[in-house]
Amino acid sequence: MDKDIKTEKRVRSASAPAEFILDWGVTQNIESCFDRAQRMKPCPIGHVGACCKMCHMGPCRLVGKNAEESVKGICGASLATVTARNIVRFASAGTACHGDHGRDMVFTLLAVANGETKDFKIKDVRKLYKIAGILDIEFEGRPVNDVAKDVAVKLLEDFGRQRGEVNFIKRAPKKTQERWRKWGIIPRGIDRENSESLDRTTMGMDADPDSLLLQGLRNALANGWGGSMISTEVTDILFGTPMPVKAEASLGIFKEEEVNIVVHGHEPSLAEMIVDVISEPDLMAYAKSKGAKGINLGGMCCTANEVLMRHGIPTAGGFTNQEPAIMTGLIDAFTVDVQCIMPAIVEVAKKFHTKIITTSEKVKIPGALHIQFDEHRAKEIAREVVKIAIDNYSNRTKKGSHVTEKFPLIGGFSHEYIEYMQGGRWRASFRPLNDAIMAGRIRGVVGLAGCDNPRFPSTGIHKYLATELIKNDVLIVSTGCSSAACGGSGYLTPEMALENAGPGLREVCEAIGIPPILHLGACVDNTRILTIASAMAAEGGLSDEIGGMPAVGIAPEWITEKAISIGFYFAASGVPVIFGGESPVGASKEVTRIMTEVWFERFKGALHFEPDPEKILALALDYIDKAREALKLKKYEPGKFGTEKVLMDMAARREIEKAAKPHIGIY
Ligand code: NFS
Repeated sequence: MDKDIKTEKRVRSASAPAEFILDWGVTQNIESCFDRAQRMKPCPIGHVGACCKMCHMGPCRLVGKNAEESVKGICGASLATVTARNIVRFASAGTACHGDHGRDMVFTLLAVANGETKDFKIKDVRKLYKIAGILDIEFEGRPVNDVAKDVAVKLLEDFGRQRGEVNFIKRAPKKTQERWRKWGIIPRGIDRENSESLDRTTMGMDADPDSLLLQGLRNALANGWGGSMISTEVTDILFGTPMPVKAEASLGIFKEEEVNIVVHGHEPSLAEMIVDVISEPDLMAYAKSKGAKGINLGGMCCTANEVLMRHGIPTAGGFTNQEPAIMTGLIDAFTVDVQCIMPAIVEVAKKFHTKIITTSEKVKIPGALHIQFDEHRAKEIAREVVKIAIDNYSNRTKKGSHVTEKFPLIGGFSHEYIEYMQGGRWRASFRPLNDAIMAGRIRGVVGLAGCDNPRFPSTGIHKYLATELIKNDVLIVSTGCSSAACGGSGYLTPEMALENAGPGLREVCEAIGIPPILHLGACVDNTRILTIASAMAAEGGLSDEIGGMPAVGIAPEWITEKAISIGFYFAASGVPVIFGGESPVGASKEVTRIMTEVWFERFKGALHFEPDPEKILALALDYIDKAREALKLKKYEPGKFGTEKVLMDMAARREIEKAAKPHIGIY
């Protein structure tokens, strides 16, 4: 460990429990990503997109005076070409991650439909029928498994299709689709777009930055309206569509007297099985026989979001909490599946008794125990993992740094529930939300998303933006590690609205009984924002396409290629997006211009990079206000609302429900 790390006091995390533990880690010489971030400064050339390493004549560094005009790579590639190629590869890799995740979920659905796995079943038949309907698959009067098989097979076609269009493209508003058709960016197949992006960005291929970036958008749409959307819908079918649920967030969720297991990663299949088996009497008795009072499950990153949304399993936090979680010394098994797994956790775990268990053939880490997940014997594997954790409980010897502070939260806001909460079973719609925006009660909507980053006081920018936006009557929908950041700060509660929201937003939240920040799920569940925006466009009164809505996406602490893919698909879908930190395309004014001005002209979306949190806020509010103006909506003035339909409160909704006999589910 560097000397300066031990002596220098600096804020690593904006989360008090994480900071407390990290401070303790420093005294014990336990290194974390925060220390490595301090030591490893980003390469100033690659950081802004000016390094081309697509062939072995280079890497070429396109730097110097007037680099944009006068410096070329050995092949003659301009700075704009190189920068565009680099960012397109980011978007493509991100699409590959979410695509593979979606594919695995579909394979599980197919295994269930074929009767090959007894441990999974279709929990939400209604959602299956909804998706079957969208895919033009007949479902009435047919056995559920037959419908599920047809749905799985049709969704699998989205990955390997060579010509045509990804299935869910048709869910977008007509006008949004027309823009995509005009600019030739409708994705054909998920794998095809990934393959073409790799092809087009190699040395000697596409050199036109605009053309490259259009392919980047097409590739990213294959994520938003393809891989990620498939993942969200199939996960709902298999494990249930989320509804509001109480949970807790913080590194303080671990229990000293119980066996603690963490599920970390993104694909929830194994985690769901662990949720199922931890309450089995045999395993409980086994834990007690080893001196533990029970078995405690906690989540991390997006696997946490998946099991929190459906079961209220507490979250230990987002990306930067994985090392401090182990430093508590309380974790007996730390199980990981795919994505956002720092290999560093193995090193931290060596200082404690914690067992790191990798479970996907796609993610193996030297020094970790590997137990291959197999959906055909899912529960058996889940039991094996839990047993390892129980056996390891008595090995807890070295004390870590404990915290006990935790925050309650409400999560579980799916598209279906948001629709339901605005009118109950009989009048479910997006009308009240549209009306509240039209009247200026709600100024606009922000999707607050993405990672937490060790290069800033981690989670701090999420917290700043969350409080400022709701103060400005902006309703927030959050996903991914942003939800963990908000949850771990106590922001995902209805009380947050009472105490901190502007007067209009507060009134809406009070009437419906919701927090001002709605936890929509994992990062793949950003697609819930796409379908919600499409439903709002169809509802009328605002924009008739996704573009032009008073809505903005923000990923203030983004890290991953997945985040870039998400930023690209939101921009293409018509949402202006603002990312924090230095721009990865900052080297090229031309690429920056295309991604902001040109994309806005064509799609009403954009992707900005802005390191200053105050400027992120100002830019977001400016986009929202300009969209309101263009839609000729009432000018937003705090505390002054126009007239609109009265929002239904809980009592009114119950009255309606009492009067009629329900014959359908709740959404
Ligand atoms: Ni999203 Fe989820 Fe978190 Fe970032 Fe990683 S966990 S998919 S990529 S770090 S938000």
